[in-house]
Amino acid sequence: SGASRDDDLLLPYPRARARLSRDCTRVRASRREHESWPPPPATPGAGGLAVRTFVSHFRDRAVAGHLTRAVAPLLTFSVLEPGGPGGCAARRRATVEETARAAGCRVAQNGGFFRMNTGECLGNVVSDERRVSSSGGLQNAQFGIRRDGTLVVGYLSEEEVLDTENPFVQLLSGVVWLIRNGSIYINESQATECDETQETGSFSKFVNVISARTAIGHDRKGQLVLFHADGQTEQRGINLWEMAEFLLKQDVVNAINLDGGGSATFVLNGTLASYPSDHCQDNMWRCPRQVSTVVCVHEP
Ligand code: NDG
Repeated sequence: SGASRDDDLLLPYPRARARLSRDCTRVRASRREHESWPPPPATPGAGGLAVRTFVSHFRDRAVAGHLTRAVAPLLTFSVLEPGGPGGCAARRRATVEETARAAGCRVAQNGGFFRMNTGECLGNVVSDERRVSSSGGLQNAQFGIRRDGTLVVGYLSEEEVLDTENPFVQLLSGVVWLIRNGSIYINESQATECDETQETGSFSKFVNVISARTAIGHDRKGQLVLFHADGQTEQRGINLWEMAEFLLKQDVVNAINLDGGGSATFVLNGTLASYPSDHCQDNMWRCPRQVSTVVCVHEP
């Protein structure tokens, strides 16, 4: 087995860890830190899906976005490959609208990170029980749902991702575990996650720059929470601290940061409902980016 970050603890200098490179080593076995939230008892007839629109002030900036809550995520939430099944293997990229329309999503957002030059899906992706992308054990924040409806947020080894007793039916990876068990977990994430998964710049720029952002998590009732804020890197939008604080006020207990910037897209019933930051070929207009995975809320 390869070097794990636990080796760091053997160094004689107590502060040495801070100077080491990020954890982009591969962890196949062993237990990683994560939180598990058991499914709430079924409540028949409970309202299924709620989408809220906001224009909120973050310091002096007005930022628009959406907060979506869904009950029974096991039945209503899916991670979709770009352009449908096989999209990750084919290194396909597609707009969220294309992917969401084909799957009949009521609400859809862009999902995980990808390599901008190759289209490669990054991180672990399980889509309707199919493992379609592997992080190879790299450590980044994950969000998943197991077969029994348990929500899992945090870090997972390859072994844990492949668990067969209560396997993942949906799983995707972000960069930065925003909220862990009701507290902001950004500093801890910055100290331990692989930052090569994002291409915005240094890890601290990625965390602190204002930009369009998206996130996924769950609240105290075990409802799925999707967040989206419009923006443009360095000009409009919010940083990861502001997103985490917003989510905390919404009773979110665990959440991870998903792909943002030009990738941030919100689609309602198959129609674009956000203001993307990428320019179209004609510079006058803004166009949604072709992205990799999509998070989708659909009918049960
Ligand atoms: C977005 C991301 C960038 C990432 C790229 C492809 C932000 C602010 O999409 O980090 O590498 O996934 O999340 N930007 O541009």
